[in-house]
Amino acid sequence: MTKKLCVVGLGYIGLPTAVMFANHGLYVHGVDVNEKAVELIKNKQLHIEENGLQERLESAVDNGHFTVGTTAEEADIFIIAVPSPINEDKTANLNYVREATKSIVPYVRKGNLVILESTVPPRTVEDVMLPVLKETGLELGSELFVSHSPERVIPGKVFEELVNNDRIVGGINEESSRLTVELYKTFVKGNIHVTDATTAEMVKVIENTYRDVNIAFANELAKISEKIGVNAWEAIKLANYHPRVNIHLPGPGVGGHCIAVDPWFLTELQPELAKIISLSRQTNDSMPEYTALKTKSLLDEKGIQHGRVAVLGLAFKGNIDDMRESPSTDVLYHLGKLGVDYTAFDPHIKENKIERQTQSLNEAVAHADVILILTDHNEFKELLPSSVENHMRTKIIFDTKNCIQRNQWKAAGFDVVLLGDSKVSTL
Ligand code: SAJ
Repeated sequence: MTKKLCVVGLGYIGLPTAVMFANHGLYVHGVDVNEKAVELIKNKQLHIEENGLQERLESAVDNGHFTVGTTAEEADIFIIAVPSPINEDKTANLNYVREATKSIVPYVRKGNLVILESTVPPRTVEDVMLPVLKETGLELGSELFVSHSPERVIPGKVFEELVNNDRIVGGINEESSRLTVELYKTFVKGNIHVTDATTAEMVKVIENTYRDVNIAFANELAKISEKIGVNAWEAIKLANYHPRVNIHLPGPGVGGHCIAVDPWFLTELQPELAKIISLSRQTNDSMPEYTALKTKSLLDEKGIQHGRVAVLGLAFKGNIDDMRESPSTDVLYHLGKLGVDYTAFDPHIKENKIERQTQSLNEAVAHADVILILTDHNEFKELLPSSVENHMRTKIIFDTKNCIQRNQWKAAGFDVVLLGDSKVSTL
């Protein structure tokens, strides 16, 4: 009997997941509170960008396996893939998860399975979802099955990673895990590792927390290197030749809605114990101001009054168009606070989302004293000095991603400054 799936939350994770199952024989009903998104999807149009999503959406709708609406429907299996952001005070905001769980209660029947895919603090299934699902009157673990299976795909490679990544499945009991493994075997070729729900929640959070702590270590090395006559990038590269060393890279800060978010779930749970985790978040969040101060000091060193900075890169990482939680926004804030004049440019952000942003590189570098590289887009890796030098007033380039061809810029008469390199340390 063909299974029916109800996917609640049609964003970066939910929509690709829904169409993937629909194109693998299941009947899928997608639900989202965003009526505009629902209308677009009904008409086989997209409200998010992802390689390969358009054609997969079209085939899912055309083969009659995918419907969408703003309310849930009865199904065999429910997947919840809604946002789990943090509040201003860095506490977890689980309202979306709670409301999505409540929204399916009227449609849940005996024998159903509910899977949470959202990245959440450990114990969310136990302490937030189960109390709501008890309202179905069904016996949890025998009449209603519940599990967590976190998504770890990377934007831009979602469909490839949905199939090939290993998956973690954590049920509230063994039968819940078994039923969940059975579902994902529909298309997952990676290994499926089974554990309990709380451990599965913990696994996803520590994957991202590991990266955040590692990046904070790299950022700390960058600051130390500037003081002791070392190029941190060179030192890290050489250290990583050790078979058991994998130090990440420095940068102007950590962006995105994952690495910069998930560690806070642990510091909230156990603030007294999550010391390295908390300090790492503070270190990474100190990098935008550090970058702005260093930029200002480059101007001061040259005695440049009322200097102008061409800020290149607004996306939170290279070659994507996502500005969510981007460190660049914080760098601009601190430059403004320091009274530094700037113009921002990012070829991947195709509409002006902030003031003093331009769609023209020439306009950004016009009369500029410093080019500040914040994101390692390919366009900046390939940027030639000749394309900008005649527009600039002073020839300084400050690269926070170690992505430009340094010798080319030096040969063109630029002062080349690299975050984490003492050669021209100024702080
Ligand atoms: N960054 C550094 N130095 C580094 C690596 C990254 O400063 O060495 C910065 C980036 O510039 C960016 C931020 O960190 O601003 C995050 O970039 P990322 O590529 O590490 O993370 P995401 O958010 O794009 O994706 C991560 C991935 N998780 C892991 O690598 C463990 C992805 O697999 C997850 O699916 C995603 O989080 C998620 O959804 O949780």
